[in-house]
Amino acid sequence: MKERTPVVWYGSWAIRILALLTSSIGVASAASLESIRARAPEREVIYFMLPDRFENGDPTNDRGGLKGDRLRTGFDPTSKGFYNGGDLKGLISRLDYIQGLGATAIWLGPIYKNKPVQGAPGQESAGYHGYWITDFTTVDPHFGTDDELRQLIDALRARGMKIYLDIITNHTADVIAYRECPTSECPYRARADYPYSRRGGPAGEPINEGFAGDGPRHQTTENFAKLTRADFAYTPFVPRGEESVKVPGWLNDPIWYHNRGNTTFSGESNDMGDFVGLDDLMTENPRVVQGFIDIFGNWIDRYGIDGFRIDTAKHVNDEFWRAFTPAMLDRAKQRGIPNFHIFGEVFTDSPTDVSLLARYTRSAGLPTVLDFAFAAAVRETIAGDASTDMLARLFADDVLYEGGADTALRSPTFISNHDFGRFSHFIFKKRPNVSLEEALARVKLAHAMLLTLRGVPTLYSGDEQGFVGLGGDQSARQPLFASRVAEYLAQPILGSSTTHAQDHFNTDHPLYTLIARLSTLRTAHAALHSGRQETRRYTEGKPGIFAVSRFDPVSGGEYVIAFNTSASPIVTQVQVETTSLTFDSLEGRCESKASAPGSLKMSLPAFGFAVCAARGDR
Ligand SMILES: [Ca+2]
Ligand SMILES: [Ca+2]
Ligand SMILES: [Ca+2]
Repeated sequence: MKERTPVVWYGSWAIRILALLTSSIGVASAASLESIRARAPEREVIYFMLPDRFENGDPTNDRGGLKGDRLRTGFDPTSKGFYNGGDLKGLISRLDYIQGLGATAIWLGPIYKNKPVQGAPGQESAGYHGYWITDFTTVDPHFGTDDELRQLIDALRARGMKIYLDIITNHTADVIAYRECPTSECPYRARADYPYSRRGGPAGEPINEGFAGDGPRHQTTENFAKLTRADFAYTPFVPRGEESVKVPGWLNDPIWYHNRGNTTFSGESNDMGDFVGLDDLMTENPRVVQGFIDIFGNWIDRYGIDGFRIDTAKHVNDEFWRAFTPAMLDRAKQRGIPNFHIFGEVFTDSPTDVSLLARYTRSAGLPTVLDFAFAAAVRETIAGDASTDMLARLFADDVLYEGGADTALRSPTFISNHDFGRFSHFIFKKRPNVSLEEALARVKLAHAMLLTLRGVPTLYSGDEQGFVGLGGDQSARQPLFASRVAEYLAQPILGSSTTHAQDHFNTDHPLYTLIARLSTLRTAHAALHSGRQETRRYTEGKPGIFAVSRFDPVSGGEYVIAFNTSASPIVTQVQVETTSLTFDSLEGRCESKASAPGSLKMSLPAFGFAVCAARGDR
């Protein structure tokens, strides 16, 4: 196990001297906390994990303090859809491993108390992923205690690392049911067909007199005071025994929910439908907005965390975000956190649909969103055969974001995630006959793009150990500790002859060492985390070269970064600044001199990449 010297966060001599002069450890760590918080979001490398699937440090909490079989406790280490045993104590014990990867921040999957098990009989699964919250104010006992979260944060601070919490305001667990469909799915009932003013359709009994609807112009306390009946579309009720399961207590009343049945993921149901039964909150109501400002503001106050990843941001109305986001940034500022980071989940699998992502930075005012278009473009160009002009188009569209390229610089990029699957899985899906060696080369190239191009690299736990998986969701959530899930045990692992029967905290794995090297390079060079990026060369019609220059934000020094997405070597010229005449190789092979002012020869092996820094200007 390697221990890396935390040069970056102790980089200021002033802080180091202050630490030496101060006999009290408390004051010294306060100084370094300030230096952690002074870092802009684009300087981080994020490591994302679901706590249930990382490390099991305490077998006594595996059942979350509950008794009975897996349908009561949610625990079944042989099933990919149940709690497998990971927890905060395990995470604390593996921080060397995460920091050794060069990560400077963790995005912790949701840690709030969940409904342990839900789903129709025979289709049950557990809240191991954390997205089925009942109590928004406390840590789920399967993961540990509030005190252990505090210990985790203290341990991260001691290493100079940040923590981002995963939050949800779109829905709670599935508790509310509808009388009309007790055993079946409840289809979406639109506002036109089931207006708020009548019970069960236009011909029904008049209700909610004077309520003007949920539109942006009507989102006032006075108007929503007239919404007193929740049975306009369905007849919602809370099943016996669950009347007070939600915390804070106001969440138990169906009046705060949309109650219109399941979303079809289009039209108005995108915002107002239940996600497969998950109780969809009426986020248009100012009471609900204030409720969530209080809930998540309290997590900032209590723990002084560094940011939020917002789940299902795409399914909440713009006005909610326009109130919630500034309130969270203000709360953080008051708590002494000037660089609080907020990134929303707006799902798309299209590499060219930057307009959708950008819309949420404009109409909803989200500071940044997860860069799903980047993930799709890297998938199409490296797992698939798309030409690299797709990447040029992606970055050209950065101007669409509110704040333009600066917003793109702070937006988390990724190539794998827990919902749609791991990058390596897409290689095998698109290339069923690919060799393991070529698959590994392609995964390395994708990580090289992730760690050197604009945006905040977000690593998905297990990628660094060569995990593959059979698809998205449960099939992409293999634990790093030894698994007993048959599907996982049958899977190949890239770059290793091991199986999921053993744990995977191998700091010598070829992907771990590559990521560690590139993360360290990125953190050490301002151009690679904070520098403007300019596309220099791409290939049309087939795989080939993609090259950019990035520039040191202070000196203007140029860094040329080039990738070869093709299976053949490439020798080509790349345009550079006319003042960039001599180069150092930081990664891969670089010519030491420009061929002529304004042109650098690049030689890249199949699936190769290089980072070349112009000398003198740096
Ligand atoms: Ca455990
Ligand atoms: Ca919603
Ligand atoms: Ca429900």
